[in-house]
Formats: sequence, C-alpha cells, structure tokens
Amino acid sequence: MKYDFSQIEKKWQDIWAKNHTFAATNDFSKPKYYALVEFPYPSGQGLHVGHPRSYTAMDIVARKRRMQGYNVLYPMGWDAFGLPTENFAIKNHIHPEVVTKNNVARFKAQLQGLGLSFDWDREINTTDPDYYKWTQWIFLQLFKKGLAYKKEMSVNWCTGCKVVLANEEVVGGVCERCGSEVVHKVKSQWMLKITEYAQRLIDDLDLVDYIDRVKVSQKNWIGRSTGAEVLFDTTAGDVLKIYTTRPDTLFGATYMVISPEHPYLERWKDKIKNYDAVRAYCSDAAKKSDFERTELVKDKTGVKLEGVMGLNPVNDTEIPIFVSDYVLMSYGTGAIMAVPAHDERDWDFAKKFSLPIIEVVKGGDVQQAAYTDCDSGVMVNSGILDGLSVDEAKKKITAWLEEHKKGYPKVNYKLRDWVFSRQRYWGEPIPVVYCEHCGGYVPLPESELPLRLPEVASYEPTDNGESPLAAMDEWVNVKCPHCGGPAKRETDTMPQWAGSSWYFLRYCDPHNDKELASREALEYWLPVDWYNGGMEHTTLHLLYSRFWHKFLYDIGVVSTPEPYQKRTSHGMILGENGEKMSKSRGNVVNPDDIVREYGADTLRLYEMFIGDFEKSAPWSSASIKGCKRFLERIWNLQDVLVEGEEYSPELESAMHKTIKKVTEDIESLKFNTAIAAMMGLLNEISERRQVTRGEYKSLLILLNPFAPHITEEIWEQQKFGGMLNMQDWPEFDEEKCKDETVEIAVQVNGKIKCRLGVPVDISNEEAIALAKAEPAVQAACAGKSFVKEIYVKGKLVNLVVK
Ligand code: ANZ
Ligand code: ZN
Repeated sequence: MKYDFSQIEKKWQDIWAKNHTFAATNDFSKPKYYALVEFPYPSGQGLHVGHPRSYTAMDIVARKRRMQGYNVLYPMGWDAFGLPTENFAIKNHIHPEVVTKNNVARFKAQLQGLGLSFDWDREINTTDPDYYKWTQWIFLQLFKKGLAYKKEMSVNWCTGCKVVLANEEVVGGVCERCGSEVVHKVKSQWMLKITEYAQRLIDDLDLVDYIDRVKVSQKNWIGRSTGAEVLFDTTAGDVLKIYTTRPDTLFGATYMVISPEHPYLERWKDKIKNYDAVRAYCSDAAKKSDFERTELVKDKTGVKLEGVMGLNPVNDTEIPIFVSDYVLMSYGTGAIMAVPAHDERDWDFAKKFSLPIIEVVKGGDVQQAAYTDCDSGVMVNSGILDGLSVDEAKKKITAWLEEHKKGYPKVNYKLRDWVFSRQRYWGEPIPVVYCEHCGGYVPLPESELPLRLPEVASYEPTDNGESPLAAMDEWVNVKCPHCGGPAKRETDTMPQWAGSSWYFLRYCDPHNDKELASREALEYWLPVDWYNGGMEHTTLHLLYSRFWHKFLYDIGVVSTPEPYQKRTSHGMILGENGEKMSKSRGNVVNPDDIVREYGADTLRLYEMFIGDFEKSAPWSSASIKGCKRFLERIWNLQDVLVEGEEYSPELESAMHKTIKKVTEDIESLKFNTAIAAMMGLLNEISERRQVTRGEYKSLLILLNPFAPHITEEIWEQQKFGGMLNMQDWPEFDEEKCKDETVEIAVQVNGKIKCRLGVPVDISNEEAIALAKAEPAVQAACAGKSFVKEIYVKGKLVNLVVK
C-alpha cells in the first residue's frame, strides 16, 4: 500500500478532535506537565514557517510527557488585540472583531492541519470580553496598589501610526511596525511601576532554569548599576546632583553636563548669560530620539552655560557646566560629572570643546583616547586616592563623600516604568473614570467588568492623537461610581502586551467566570514547566509577564513567585538564500504549500531536522525531500514485518542506544540528532530486510512525537493494540547502551604492566591517556620522560620512556 499522507493526516486530525484526545484532565492527583509556546498574533498573513518550529518542538515534549504518564497541559490561543488588525479594519471598513474572527479561523485550521496536540477545549482569545474582563481586573488591582498611575511625559510619537509607542517599540529611531519617524511629544500617559520590581526581576532569575542568553539579556535590559550620587555646589547657589558609576575618577572631572530637559536651566534663566542660545539648543534636542542622542552620533554637540560654574567637592575647583543632549533626563539625575580621560563620550566632547583631560587611572595614553577598560589600574593625580586600586578608591571616596555630606552610594536601573496607554480603538478599555469632584481617577467597581469596547463609526485615531473612543460622547460621559457626579471615562486603551502578560494563567481554568482562574487549578498547574519562544520577546513580553505574575503573587492570586520554570528559545528559519524571509525578498515559504506537497509529518520532521534548534537555519528544499523519503521507508517496513515482541540479538544494542538518544536529546533541544539516530536505526533495520513487531513498535513510539499521523496509522493497520499516542514511552537499559569493549595490554619499554578494557572505537589519544593513568604504568614511568607512545588498535599501548 502506498503512503497516502493527505488521507491519513485528515483522518487522524478528525479522530483527535472528535475524541478530545489531547485534553488535559482536571484530575489533580496525577503528576502534571505544563508545556507552553507563545500564542500567535493572528495576522492577515496566516501562519509563517517560523511558527511550527517552536510549536512542533514543544508538541514533541508534550507528546512524550503524555507517554511518560503525565497529565499534560499544552494550550493554544490568540493574542488578538493590536495595530495591524486595526489598520486593516480602517483601510477596508471592516470591524476589527470581524477581521480577528476571520484571521483566527484561518490560523486555527492551519495549526490543526499540522497535527499539533493542543488542548483546544482551553482555547483563549485576548479580545474576548470574558477574557479581557480579567485583564481589566488585574489593572484595577495594580491601580489600587498604586502601581498604575498617570503621568505627563515626553513620549515616543509615531508620525505614521499616530500613536504613542513604548521605548521598546522604537527601533533605531523609527517605529518598529511601520518604519516611520518617531518624535517626542508631551502627553499624559498611564504608567505601570515595573521599576518597583526591578531588583526582584534580577534576583529571582536564580530560581529559574532559563538558557543563559535569556538571563543575560534580561539583566542587561534591567541594567542595574552601582555608583554614587555626588553633590556639586554651583556659583548659582543650587546644589547640582549627579550620578556616576565611577566616583573614583572625581579628581578627573573637568566639566559637568546637564540634560536639555533639566529643570535648573529654567531656574537659572537670569543667571545664564547666553540663555537664548541655550534655549535654542534645547528645542533642537527635543526633536531627536534618545537613540539619536546617545547611540548614533560620535560628533557631540552642546552649549556652555555662561555665568554659572560647578565646584568639584573634592578640591573645590571651578569647572564649567554644559548643556548637551548626550545626557538624558530619564536616567540617573539628568546631570553628570564629565571625566574625559576615562569615558569615551566625555573624551569626544572634551576634544571638540578643547577641555582639559586629566588622567586619574594609570595605564593608557589619555591624550590619544579615553582609557576606559581600567579596572586593574592604579590611581594618580587624585590626592587622598593616589596609589590605590580602582576598587579601593571607589570605597574610600564614597566614604569620604558620605562623611562630608557631599554624596552617598546609589543603585540605578536602566529599566523605566512601562508606558501603558495607547490612543487606539482595538485594545482593552482602561476601567477608570475621571471625576473632578473626587479629584482624580476613580476605578470602576469590579462588578462592572468587563467594560466592553463600544461600537464606533470610525476606528481612525483623532487628529490630535486621541483614541476614537474620545469622540463618543454618550460612552465617555458617565456617573462617577464613587460620588455619583458627572465623570468622564478614560478613552486610552491598553497596549498589546497586556493580554499576553497573564494568558498562561487563564489556560489553567479558562471558563471560570468568578476568578481569573481557581486557586486550586493555579496551584496544580503552575509554574509552567517549559516555555519556548522567540528571543525577540526576551525583554518585553517575558519581563512584563514576570512582573504581573510577581504582583499577582504579592496579592495572593498565584502561589509561585515565578511563572515559568524553564525558558528556551529557537532560532529563526531563514529563506533558502540565507536571508530573513520577507515578501520583499521573495523568499517566503508558505507552510500550506509544504503540507499539500509533502504532508504535515514531513514538514514537522523537517523543521526539527533543519539544524541546531537554538540557531537560525536556512530553508532547504532538498533536505525536505530527504525527510519525506525517510517517512516512506518507515511506512514500507510494514512489508518486512515479522513475528516477535523481542528485539533481535543483532539489533538489541542499536535499539537501546536509539531509545536513549531520542529520550535524552528531546530534553536538551537536540531534535536534529534525535532524528539522525532514528535514521541510523532505520538503516540498520533495512540492511537486515526484516523488522520484528517489538522493534517496529519501539521505533514508532519514538517517532510518534515528531510524525504523529503516519505512526498512528501504521500502528492501527498492524493492530499493535490501542492508540499509539497512549502507549508507554519505551525504556532503555543503560548496560546495553554501552559501547563494546576490548581488552588491550599496556607495555612500558616492552614489558607488560597491566591490561585494560577500552571501547572498540577509542581514539589513539584516548587510549594512550587511559593507559598512562593506570597506577602500574605511572609507577614504571615515574621521573622519566616519554620518548614514544603508540596505540595498536584493539591490541596494545606501547610506551617508551627514558
Ligand atoms: C563619571 C564617569 C567616569 C562615568 C568614567 C563613566 C566613566 P551606566 O554604567 O550605564 O549606569 N551618566 C550618568 N547619568 C547619565 C545620563 N542621564 N545620561 C547620560 N549619561 C549618564 O552609566 C553611568 C555613567 O554614565 C555615569 O558614570 C555617567 O558617567 C554617565 F570614567 O560618571 B560616569
Ligand atoms: Zn466622583
């Protein structure tokens, strides 16, 4: 019989759906396993070949765990609020809800066509009012605890989308989504105090098992630094506070810089003689993005404040103060002491403005370049610090500053509070009203949740950048829930990151209308045992969701401090030409085409075989054909099947080794080598032109997580009994996995000193090293040097010493 993949795949997908085969049970007495992948944004483009890479990997883990006896939760849903849907709706005059529904239907059909073992009974959608009710509920709890607040601030304004962007959404000075220029604009925004959790978000990385690069990039993003705040007197009378990570270099501070947004500029209006020039410089700076101000330019700009000087607290030297845009108001104190000898930015600036460069750590040539990598240097030109190491100098000067009330130690974080407002329609309404009488924002009572998105005539943001909700008078004007007086609803909506910050909790109990999930279900299922997702989500989604989870832990909703026990990340799938897949490059592979031509099992197998899971890999049409051929050969083994539940003696070792390899490789993301091992086993079986039932069964079970349809079909046709996906995962015997050994003799100067068992295929180097480690050999060679070292394969090691 021919391998008719399309008929087989359809058949099994229907059976699994009808029987709810992969539904997690609510039997909380069983051991549980929670496998998670990032739920997709249902875009109009449909599934990308990148999606199945992550989904298949975790599907393999989920299927294997079920066979190992776990109650497995492997859920899927839709992260469906967001701009692309809204932009499509605006352009085509279709309600975003309709757009979302259509896109979800297409995505779901595509995912089901891949035979992924999701528990579809727990499907969630962030745009469903029954879901976003709880997103709003979490917001209210944050608000009540003072962790959601409104603030006038300079925000990133996308000139294309006409919307405020989070810092994370600005990439290289342009909008991450549309590529338009991003400028600054002052707006009142909802903010979430993620900074309050900065230290715990670092510390608790010790509790979890994330791959290193994820931990490192989270830490860098949070950006903890230790240093000191130092108080500089000024001739204007005010004390100018700066933040430095290098208080040891205080004697090398030859000027100061304050940020264009620093409030002292306004305050010193009458004291700054060139105030007009300073103002003009500041308004130019306001047009630039932070990225342009700090990363892009080597050529530093600035204006010296005429008439105000700073006083270095360690030696009372007067130093000039500049305003320059390389100092940001949003970090530290918005003012710095500049040490050109040991900081590159300061060095560039000092060269341009001919400012003195004073070496305070020995080791470089500071007139030629800033000497920055100077942790091991010795202090010079630094009074009481001379001769000390950098570390000692930091401690001593900080103590001195504290003693003289000129400064104190300080920890800073790069992490900023999370800008949580969007002036858009297609997002969760923020459930608060503004009441003059009550003097501010009043939360809606929880009984009024969900606060539904009302129907609007147009989804277009208004020209002044307000959400289209702002134009709906009858929705906006309400009674204050507190005093009953006239109040106005908040018209901003939440950012797309809101719904995905807690979705993994909802899967635990998705139909609960009393709580976001029952305590019992959360206690059973959490933490997520293994979460795989894209590296691009490391600093945003992963950090945001850890923050929300910690907050929910603090208010007693969840019982674990961390949401995800293990986090791994897959590499991207590139086009056949090795470049990123994109429409403009014309190298996009559509998974539907592959499924039609080769079948879902081949696509799955291929995506797992394509290379090291953690690295990016180019698409290859040739090797997808190889995967198809492998499955056909597995299918054709039916023709050479013989009786016998045992492994035949010739194959026993190969069987055990393959089981061990596949069992272990899945756990360490080495899907490609697991597949290679099964291919190797198939070759050995093929050479013998027969396979016992016992051998075939084990091979089918091992392959089932990778290629679930074909294996299930063979299992049924051969009447191996029951459903394949419910079989026990095969065991291996460690003894039988050992390589065969031979006994060799070890000679020193022609005399046999001992005998040694070694693997048949041991290398020369290994054999010689093992021989030398033998006590009898060491005794014979003590104090002598080796003249000759020979390994005669399978026979002896001969050592000649003098
Ligand atoms: C003097 C100094 C000497 C500095 C030296 C560095 C090297 P991280 O490590 O990223 O925390 N800085 C402080 N506030 C700033 C701001 N708002 N905008 C731009 N730069 C600012 O960086 C801290 C260092 O960056 C601080 O230490 C300060 O320069 C600068 F050899 O002070 B340093
Ligand atoms: Zn009121």
